[in-house]
Amino acid sequence: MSVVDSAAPRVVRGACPHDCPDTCALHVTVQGGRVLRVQGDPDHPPTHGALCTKVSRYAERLYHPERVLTPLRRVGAKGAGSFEPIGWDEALDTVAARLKAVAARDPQAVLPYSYAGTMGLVQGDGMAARFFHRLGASLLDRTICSSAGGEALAATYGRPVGMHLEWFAESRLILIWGSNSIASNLHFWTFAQQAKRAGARLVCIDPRRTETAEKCHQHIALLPGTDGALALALMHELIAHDWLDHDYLEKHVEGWPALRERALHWPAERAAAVCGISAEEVRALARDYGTTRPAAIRLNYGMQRVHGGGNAVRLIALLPCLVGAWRQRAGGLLLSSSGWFRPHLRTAWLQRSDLLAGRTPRTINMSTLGDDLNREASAAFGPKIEALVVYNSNPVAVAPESAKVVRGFAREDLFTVVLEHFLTDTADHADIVLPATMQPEHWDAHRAYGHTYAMLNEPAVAPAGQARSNAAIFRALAARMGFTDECFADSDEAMARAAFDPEAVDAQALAAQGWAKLRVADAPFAEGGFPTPGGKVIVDAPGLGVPDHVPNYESAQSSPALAARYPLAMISPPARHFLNSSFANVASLRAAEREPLLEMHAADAAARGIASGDTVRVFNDRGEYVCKAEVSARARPGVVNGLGVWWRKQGLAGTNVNQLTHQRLTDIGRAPSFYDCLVEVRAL
Ligand SMILES: Nc1nc2c(c(=O)[nH]1)N[C@H]1C(S)=C(S)[C@@H](COP(=O)(O)OP(=O)(O)OC[C@H]3O[C@@H](n4cnc5c(=O)[nH]c(N)nc54)[C@H](O)[C@@H]3O)O[C@H]1N2
Ligand SMILES: Nc1nc2c(c(=O)[nH]1)N[C@H]1C(S)=C(S)[C@@H](COP(=O)(O)OP(=O)(O)OC[C@H]3O[C@@H](n4cnc5c(=O)[nH]c(N)nc54)[C@H](O)[C@@H]3O)O[C@H]1N2
Ligand SMILES: [Mo]
Repeated sequence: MSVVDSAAPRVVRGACPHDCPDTCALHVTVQGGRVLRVQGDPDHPPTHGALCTKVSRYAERLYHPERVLTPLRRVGAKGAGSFEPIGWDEALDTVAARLKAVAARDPQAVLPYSYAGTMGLVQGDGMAARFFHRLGASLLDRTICSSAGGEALAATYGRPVGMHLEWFAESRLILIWGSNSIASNLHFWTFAQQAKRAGARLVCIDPRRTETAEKCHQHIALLPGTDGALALALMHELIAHDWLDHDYLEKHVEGWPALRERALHWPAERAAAVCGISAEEVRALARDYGTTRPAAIRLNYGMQRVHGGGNAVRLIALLPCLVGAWRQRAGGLLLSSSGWFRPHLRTAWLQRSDLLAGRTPRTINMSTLGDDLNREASAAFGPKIEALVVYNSNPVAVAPESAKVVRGFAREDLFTVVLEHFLTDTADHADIVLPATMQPEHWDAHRAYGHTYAMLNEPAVAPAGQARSNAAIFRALAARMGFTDECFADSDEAMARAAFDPEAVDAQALAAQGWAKLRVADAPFAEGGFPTPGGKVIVDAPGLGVPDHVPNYESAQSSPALAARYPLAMISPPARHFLNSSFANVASLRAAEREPLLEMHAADAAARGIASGDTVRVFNDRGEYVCKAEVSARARPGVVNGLGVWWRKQGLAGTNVNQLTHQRLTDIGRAPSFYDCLVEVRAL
């Protein structure tokens, strides 16, 4: 990598690497080898020159005094966070020697664990995937975020595809469903506001009265995990009033009669009782949706983190097909646009699964890490996990049922390597920490899941301290392991520049301006043509049947005995100034979030003698979390909101919300059901 250092400020084009639907185009201003500012590209339509608070302060994260700048070796107990600096040679030799020893017994005893700390195609699962495929390590099922919704969309539309972000500006009705857009999808919110100014009606469907819900015309505060029931009742009303596009249903939907039959069992009153809302709210929403064009749904992943999340997404994804909303470019639904990229990514080349050379390693679900780290070898499980290599993730903070995760990470016989920027809860448990570069210091290429532009990120400055890119680290480890395959010589830049299929993505535009729009029709499903085998939307999906409402694992209705002991439903959605657990250590952003809080409705707080500012114990059979209570109109009765994800070590008793969540998986996609969780709260 060559980074020109000059006296005059210059602007380098980048892409925001974080796990967010917006994937912004960045202008990084550099002078004298330092990043002065990070701004949004005014010409990139989704970014339109604006950045969120977090990323506009990127220099604060880049030049953070606690950044890890050298390789480290643990000198204290696991979890204590005591380390001493060591050189790269010693660090890489130590890691290679341990991985070789474990792999000599069984390479599947090595588990790579990663998620979307960076969404980059190179620093994510590019060189790392090549390394672990060549080694024959366990495969990781990446389920922690979106697989319930993603697989549900694929079962319905063929792939996770949806509307273009930009056309929401022309919608007349927007349902913002399970999304706090102002916090976590800010650039969508700009288009929604344009629509609002032009007279569109905005309805927010969310148990929490978020900053987004406050700014919509209507807020429907349903109970967590009841979205499928609401969708079925909306269908019931659409059928009863004949607000259906019969032509669209006939031509482009396979299996409508079976869905119609199911929906007829869901009158508004039944759904209202399940959802904890009024039947009139259901009817009014159906009337709006059945009679307004164009009508768009911005669905987000918040609503699929419950037992029935997959079925609920399938049902909601069918709504635009009932009313023919797809006929217009400002109608339809957007949960993810990632499926538009999939055929145009050179995944086989980037990740080289052919290096498995006929081996079929077992797959470990990242969402059950707590259980799996504590499992002994068995015929069903395979070898015990002996070595763990974590990059782009902070599982000790973000994975469900933390007590078990921590117990696993504390195992003395486990060898743990963590590639990180900071000493997170996870890095504290490492045997070896390796310092990784940040986005302004390395090459990468990015797809998006909330818009349809391919992106390129150029390094703006040299790596801080001794930091190396993830790809460079895995390249060096490959050499130490004796992997001589040519693909381990590919540079970060070469991989970034060749990540997309040049037929589909304009490589010149990408190189010149840092982004290029995919060629996707404005109204892609106006005439059907879904990416399913028959081109039609699928109701009765193979192996899944006709979608239905699936109740929560934990709720007053589905588990009354448990609810008698733990009567409050807890959701733990993202905090606006953090990104999952990233940024929780950036002083100005942490100040904006104040401290770990639990929002409670006044009635629930009064019943427990709790006032705002009281220290409370939030608990269930899995553990306890101590934080401050905030009596707040953001919480509905019966539901408490524990905004996440704070680092455990920032918590009053060294835990966070995931001490309370469980490892039971969603109906589709093997994902965690973080927001399907009963608790009780007591003042301390
Ligand atoms: N600032 C910020 N931005 C982020 C993130 C962050 O942590 N902070 N996280 C990023 C990530 S990883 C992702 S996956 C994306 C999307 O992440 P999402 O989790 O979709 O993010 P939000 O839209 O903030 O939150 C979802 C909303 O769903 C609501 N909700 C919870 N349970 C239910 C339910 O059962 N039904 C309904 N209808 N609503 C429910 C919550 O109250 C919340 O307001 O956002 C990304 N953007
Ligand atoms: N209770 C509860 N738990 C949740 C959620 C929730 O809503 N509630 N949300 C869930 C969701 S949607 C998600 S996506 C997961 C997110 O889980 P993770 O993907 O683990 O996300 P982060 O917590 O942001 O941790 C990412 C880490 O990667 C590091 N990182 C960033 N870039 C790089 C890089 O280039 N190289 C290396 N080596 N490291 C890098 C960052 O410093 C950070 O510590 O959490 C889930 N957990
Ligand atoms: Mo996520």
